[in-house]
Amino acid sequence: ERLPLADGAVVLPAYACGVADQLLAAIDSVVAQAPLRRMVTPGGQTMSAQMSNCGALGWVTDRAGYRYQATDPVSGRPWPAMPVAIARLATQAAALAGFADFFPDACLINRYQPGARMGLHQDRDEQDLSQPIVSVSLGLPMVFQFGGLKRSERPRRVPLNHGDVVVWGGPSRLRYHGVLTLKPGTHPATGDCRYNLTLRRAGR
Ligand code: MD3
Ligand code: FE
Repeated sequence: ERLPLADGAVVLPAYACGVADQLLAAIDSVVAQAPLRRMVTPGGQTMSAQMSNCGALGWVTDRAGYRYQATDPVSGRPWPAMPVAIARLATQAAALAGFADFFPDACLINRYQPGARMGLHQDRDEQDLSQPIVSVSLGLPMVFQFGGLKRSERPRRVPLNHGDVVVWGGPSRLRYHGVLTLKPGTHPATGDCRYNLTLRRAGR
């Protein structure tokens, strides 16, 4: 099933359910090497979601700014390789949404516990904005905010559940988006949290 949200934005409901256990095992192996941590924004706020990365590049933020870098600032080592199960799912989902030959080099892992959220923002730290972004939701359900190209545009609320995959590209690539505060609950796959994998082509 393919649900168009807007031009260039497509929801693939439950698309990742069949491989969710593989994805969660892959996440466990990544975070064993590059532990989840709360990063600090350039403005000095500690983010409420915990983050880690895998792939050639990882997204980081600190007082110096937002950027992609090849090494984990905590360990100084390269980020763990991107597990094949994650990369393959992203390439396949992007193709279904009309974006052929999407080969992500960065996978940001976001872990939300109850009370965590992400405010409205744009993703614009990547070099080639013609490349889409693929996001995979695992575990507890949450409400995604899907805005316009201006922050002032009131966002739509889109509920996302375990296994849902969303592809954002074309005219939707620079839309403002965010995540409402996660409500407490328990999910058989993840327990008390939600994971989001955000797959991007960050470099060239
Ligand atoms: C819409 N993460 O890490 S993924 C992020 O659920 C981020 O963790 C959220 O936003 C999360 O930057 C949302 C969905 C997403 C990602 C990129 C987008 C939606 C997007 C880019 C443009 C429009
Ligand atoms: Fe984002």
